[in-house]
Amino acid sequence: MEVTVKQFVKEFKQQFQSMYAYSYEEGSNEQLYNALGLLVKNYISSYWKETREKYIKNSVKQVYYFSMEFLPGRQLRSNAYNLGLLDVVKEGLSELELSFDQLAEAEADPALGNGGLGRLASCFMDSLASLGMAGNGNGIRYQYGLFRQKFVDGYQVELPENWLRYRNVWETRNDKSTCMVRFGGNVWLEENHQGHLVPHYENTLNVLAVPYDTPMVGYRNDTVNNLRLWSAEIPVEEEANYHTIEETEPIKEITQVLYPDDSNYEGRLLRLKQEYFMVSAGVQSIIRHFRKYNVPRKNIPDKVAIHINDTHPALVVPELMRILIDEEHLSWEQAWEITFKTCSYTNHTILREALEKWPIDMMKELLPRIYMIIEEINNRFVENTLPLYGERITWQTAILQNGVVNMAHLAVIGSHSVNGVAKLHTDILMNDVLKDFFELYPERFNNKTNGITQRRWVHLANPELTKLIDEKIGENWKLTPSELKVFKGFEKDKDTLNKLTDVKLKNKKRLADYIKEVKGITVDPNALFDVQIKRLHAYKRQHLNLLHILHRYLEIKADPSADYVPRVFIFGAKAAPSYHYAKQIIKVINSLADLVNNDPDVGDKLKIVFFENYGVSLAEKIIPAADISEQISLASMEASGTSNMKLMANGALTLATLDGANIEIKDFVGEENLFVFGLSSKEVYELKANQSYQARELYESNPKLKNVLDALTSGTIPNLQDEGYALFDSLVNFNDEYFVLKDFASYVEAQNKVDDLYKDQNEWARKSLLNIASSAPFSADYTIQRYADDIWKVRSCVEEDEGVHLVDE
Ligand code: OAK
Repeated sequence: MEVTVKQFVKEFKQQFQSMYAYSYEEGSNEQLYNALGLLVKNYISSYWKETREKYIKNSVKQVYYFSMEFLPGRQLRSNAYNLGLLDVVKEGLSELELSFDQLAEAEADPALGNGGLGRLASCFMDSLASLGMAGNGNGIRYQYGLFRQKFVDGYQVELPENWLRYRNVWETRNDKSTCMVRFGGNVWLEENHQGHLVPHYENTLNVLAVPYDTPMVGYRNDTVNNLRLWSAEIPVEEEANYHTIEETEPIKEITQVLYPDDSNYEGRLLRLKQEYFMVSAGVQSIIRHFRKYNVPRKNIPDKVAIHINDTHPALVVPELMRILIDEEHLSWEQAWEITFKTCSYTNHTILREALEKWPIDMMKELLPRIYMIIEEINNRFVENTLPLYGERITWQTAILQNGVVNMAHLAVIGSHSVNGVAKLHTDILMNDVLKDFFELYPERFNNKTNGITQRRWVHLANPELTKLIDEKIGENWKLTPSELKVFKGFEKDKDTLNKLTDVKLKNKKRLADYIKEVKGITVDPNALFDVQIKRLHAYKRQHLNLLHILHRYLEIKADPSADYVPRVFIFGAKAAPSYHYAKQIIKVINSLADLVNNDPDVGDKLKIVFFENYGVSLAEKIIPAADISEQISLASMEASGTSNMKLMANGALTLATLDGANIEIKDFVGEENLFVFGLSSKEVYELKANQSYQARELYESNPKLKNVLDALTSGTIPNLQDEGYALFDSLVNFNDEYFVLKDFASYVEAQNKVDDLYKDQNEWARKSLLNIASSAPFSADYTIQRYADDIWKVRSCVEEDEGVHLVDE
């Protein structure tokens, strides 16, 4: 968009004055940020309106991405950038002697998700808009986001994340589009005078769903899509029925707080309420659109695609059936045809403990009409499947099993497409986790490897690298990511490699300053920065990283002249509050950090930095400064991973097991340009099947490993209670569920290779460049294009010469 610096300066001053009734010179950082944010939102608003009108006028097919989590990150910089206004804004502010970077820090980072799944949803929103596709997000406006993590004595402590304490300039409360969501009560069916069976309800809890809309700005293509987050309120006409604050609690609590569980299912009633609340409000508002524009209901699948992001929104299936049957008076068969063609589902984990199963009694009581419909879907499924496939498959795949509603089964049965998020993960779904369904419906299964938006994770997070790439290959790669491969041509160019090393060093200096500021630890920017940033989970094996660091420490102590490349081990990870073992790992890493960072024998050879409160904004600071990307999950367990993609795109070399998308990273960049170690997924499956694994044997037969494990319990690490013993026990006495000890030797060997390569800075830079140049296939733009072509059947609504265009991959 076209705005001159002069115009911006004038409008910014006016905006500030109209909001605060004094001059911007007297404003606090928060006030200045608010004024700037609202001004940028004003610039956005006309495109937002025009985009909506264009979709309606052309009656284009729209995608609705239903997700319980979104992690958009701060939006000021990215919105200004995508609008093409960032430079103007920066220049204008500096004329006013204000710093954009400083203002931008005042924005709250909405932590409305746990990790990978929520961040993926937000990368997808960015790509949908940037590709000019009609994509809407549908989720919950949690009043409190994921807890704020603090360390006290090295232990994780959780504090509430009140991200809405100050105003949120990006959202618009949309009172015109509220919906009513019903819970509980009694329901029965009666025939009306047209002969339709219609439900009657009594004693229901009625909750008003109020939408808050946030613009999702496309990259330089005038497209602005909508992210709609729902908030629960008491219906105005029922206010008089509530006499005390306590009586209003059951309603207000529905959207109060995000469940802090990543890949873990907790069958709590409030969570089921949240899921249905979001689903019902979202589906109602879609159908209202059809009523308003009088679209024949049979055309719904041609005009709408509803995507189910993991099973959390799987109630979309019975809710859409309910509305089509009870309110639109379609027959079961008509409604089913529409529902099934409209819905698609992505699975994001194979962890058994993450697969949602709701007790039937709970579902029946909270959602009586929805339960009736689920029961009918199940009965019809069983009726059709039994004669064709027999007892075993039918009962293995049924929705209702042993007193529970199996949500993955509901999602698969109610969707025309089921996908995993990396090739290996999809294979595991087809051959193991959902193998019976693969026999029933092979045509539904497909893979969609995850992706990331380069705009946030490279262009904005790493402006120096972006400038270097622009300088060498021009700017086309920003609109056509595949052009990035042209950068490969510079792998032998000394000037480019030196500049690349300089860029990394600058980023590391910046991070070193930040580490000093927030952690008080001095680190050498020339040391190798080794990064593991992701949720804390045993399968992700932060404790394998820990054992290696401890091993290094013991070696350095034994021989202080040992030839180790100086390293800074950087962690960022939150543990679910109830996940005791994960919290014990955090404590041990923090205590080891205290030991190592203060040992004069160690000096700069080894430093450990565990950042508090890892999230999108912190990731943006860490990733551009990383040399090594730790992707060390037990093969087969990590569905895809996405930090692996972000780190690679910023020139980190990957140290990886052959798990999730690491395999595809290896295939694109070439095995010689990353460090692979550990068991393959096939070997993991075999070891599990033949039950031959004896962790204690490894402990007893490998003296180095024994030394390390013994150090967990010998008092070497200060200030531990029983955490060292807990780790030791899980690894040695309880047979090491995630094969940490089995992979230890090959991990250490790979780490030594990392050191050797780092000594040759030129060769390191060359491999780093090849990683950057091979990262384009992991652009979420391509991922979204594949969802659009294969699953949603939607197309771009912008002219071919506008915005992002994906010529090839
Ligand atoms: C969270 C809650 C329940 C189920 C899955 C998750 C989740 O975040 N899974 C993660 O999704 C990412 C996006 O697809 C993947 O990259 C991660 O591998 C996966 O763990």
